[in-house]
Parts: sequence; structure tokens; C-alpha cells
Amino acid sequence: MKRRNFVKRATLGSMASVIGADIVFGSVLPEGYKPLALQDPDPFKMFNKDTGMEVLNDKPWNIEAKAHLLDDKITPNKFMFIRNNGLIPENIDADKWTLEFDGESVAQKKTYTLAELKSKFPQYTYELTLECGGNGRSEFDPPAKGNQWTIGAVSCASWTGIRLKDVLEDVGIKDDAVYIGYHAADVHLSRDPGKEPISRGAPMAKALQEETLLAFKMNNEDIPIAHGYPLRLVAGGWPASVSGKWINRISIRNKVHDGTKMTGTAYRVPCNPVAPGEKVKDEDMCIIESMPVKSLITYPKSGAMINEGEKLDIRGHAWAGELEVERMEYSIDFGSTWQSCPIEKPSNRLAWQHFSASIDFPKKGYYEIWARATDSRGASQPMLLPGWNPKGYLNNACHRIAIKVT
Ligand SMILES: Nc1nc2c(c(=O)[nH]1)N[C@H]1C(S)=C(S)[C@@H](COP(=O)(O)O)O[C@H]1N2
Ligand SMILES: [Mo]
Repeated sequence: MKRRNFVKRATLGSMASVIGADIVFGSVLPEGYKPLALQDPDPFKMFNKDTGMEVLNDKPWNIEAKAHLLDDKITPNKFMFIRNNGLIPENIDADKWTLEFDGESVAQKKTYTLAELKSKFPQYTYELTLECGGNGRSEFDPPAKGNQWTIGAVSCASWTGIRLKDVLEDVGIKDDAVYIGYHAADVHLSRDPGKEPISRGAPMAKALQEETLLAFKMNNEDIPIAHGYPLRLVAGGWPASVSGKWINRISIRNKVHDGTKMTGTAYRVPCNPVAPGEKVKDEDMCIIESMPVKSLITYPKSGAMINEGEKLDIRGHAWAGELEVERMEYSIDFGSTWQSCPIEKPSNRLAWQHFSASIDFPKKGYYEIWARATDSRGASQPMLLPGWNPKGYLNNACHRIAIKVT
């Protein structure tokens, strides 16, 4: 029998430093064997995600859906994108979780336990659309740095929690309050406890909206860890970065919150349109608020084939930030002509809306179906790309799928 070879000492040393502990029986570790602590985790199992999801980054975890995976009216966890700026908190103890209110404009600092929040305030459930401000970034030219989201960084789950406005009323806020900013338990990539991965927020008007929740349930179950267990802010219709996960403190500010990723170019676009590639000064960048009108064809999957003479049934969702989608159209001739199709009312404000159509094709060949939504103020989606911006936000171009009629 062949003798076992053991791992070299230098390798052992470097493995131990990554693991953060001595490998006590390292001298008999078979060569070529990777200790479990160093094996790549399977993100699909770890987060209960469908294996059709696309991992864009593993440090931190960023995972997106594909259009055809978002076919459900209410997005289940397995198809929900994950966008993390830092490391997911470890050893979360919901029984010991607290939420503190502080800031210049708090009447008096106050801390609630999670149990108090759940018992003291009435609970509400809303379907809320959460889209990452950078969804669609991959199409911009010149390209923007950051996760190269295609179209899958959007979801609409059912969220249950209490209204932030009810809690703010109980806390007491001063007249000069203009903004809230969240603080959370996730860890900066550098592991420096003095740094926050992200700390964003919203103006008081958004904080006080009925649908702005401090949520503890998603789709009727505890929020999955990756999505903010045990407590997250959910502010539908705004860039999802406003919806802080794992929150443990909210600052009531007498100025625009200046936490991590509130300033500079983060989650901001030029206040006025600029040419592609143009340099924009920080002071000419404006904070993204309500997201623009957009839609997705979730059935069929791009590349579908049908027989000549058959009708094709399509369906999908459309949303418009703070507004409602009023009109839905599709084109099979690259946007030359458009046909309207029915769009359902939202289940509640800030929930995405569903559309469907049954399409006839004139003859055999290759087609594309383009979908275009129009909001209640008359704004529609651009056919190919909206205005370029340095960080590649707000790409609400028409979604397009390929079809072959044979
Ligand atoms: N604490 C914390 N909250 C966060 C983030 C984060 O990294 N840390 N990412 C934000 C961003 S940029 C987005 S798009 C959404 C993503 O929510 P999801 O991962 O539940 O889909 O969470 C937001 N809330
Ligand atoms: Mo985001």
C-alpha cells in the first residue's frame, strides 16, 4: 500500500492563519485534503437559493435572479436576489435583539427589545418591490464599477412588521427632524468594528409613510438570515439600499443622513443629464429617491420556440417606484409599433403589478418581444438605455426576450 503523504509545514501554517486557529493534528493531515473550514461553501444550499441564480460575488455575497425565475407574483426566498455590502452578521440572537433610537432630532434616546416592538405596535403586511439601484448596471458603456447586475436584482415579497411611523411617534421626534439613518449589525469587509458597510436612510416623509415597515417576517416566515433577520427596514419603491437589513439603531437626523454610502457618488446620479463618460463633481450628484418605471417579461424564458400559427402567451411584472404603472405595451418589431396589454392593479401601494398578453406572429422567423411600462405621470421606459451615469444606476431599459417561430 502507498504511504500517506502529509501536508508540508509551511502550508499548514498558512492554513492555520486563514482558519484563525492551530490545526492541532495538522502533522497527520493527508496531502491534498482541504480542511472543511477552508472548503468553498455552497451558496445555493447556504442561502436556500435556486441553483439557477447567478453568483456575482462571494466576498461579499451578491447573487441575482434571472427574468424567468421571477415569474411568481410574490417572490419566494429561493429566487430573491442578495445584495450585501459587508459580511452577514454571525450568531444572531433574536431574543437579545434591540433597536435603539438616537440622533440630533430624537426627543429622548430610546431602546426597544424586538419582543417589545412585536407586542406594542400593530402589525401590517404589504407586498413591496425592492430593486437595487444598480440593477441593470452591466449594460452601461463606458462600464461602471461594482456588481455587474443584469436584470435580476429586483424582488417583490410579502413583508410583515410594524410601521416605522408608529414607533417614531412613540419615540418622539423634534420639529427639526429631516432624515432617518439606519445602523446595522453586518461587518465591514475589513472587519474593522469602527467601520460600517452601509448606513443609509430616507427623508422623514418616506420614513412616515404607511408602507414603510420595520419587518420581522418575509412571506409569512422569519426573514431569512441573508435578507436581514431578525429585523429590517423595508421602504418599497426606493433603491433597496434604503431597506437596511439586520438593523439595531435608527438615528433621527436634523440634516441629510451622512452615513456610509450616503455621500459622494454612492446611490447618486447626476442632477442634470451628462454625456457618457463625463466626470461629474460630487456636488452635482443627487440622491436617488423613487425608482423609475420598469418591467420584466417573466414568461416565457428568452429563447423560447413556438410553431407557426400558434399564439404565444407572455406574462410579467411592472413597477414604478412611488407611482403606479398605468399602461403596459409590447412590441414584436424592435419598438416600431406597440400593442397595449392589460396590467393589473397592485395588491397594495408599492407592490409590483402583473401583465399578460397573447401574441400572434405574422410568419416563421426570429422575433424579439420588448416590454414597455408607463407610469401614472406619463413617463415610459427607454427602449435601449437611459442616460449614462458614473455609477451605473437606474437602468430601466425595456426588457427584451428572443423568440423563434418555426
Ligand atoms: N445592513 C445592510 N443592509 C442592506 C445592505 C447591506 O449590505 N447591509 N444592502 C442594501 C442594498 S444595496 C440592497 S440592494 C438591499 C438588498 O436586499 P436583499 O439582499 O434582501 O435582496 O439591501 C440593502 N440593505
Ligand atoms: Mo443595492
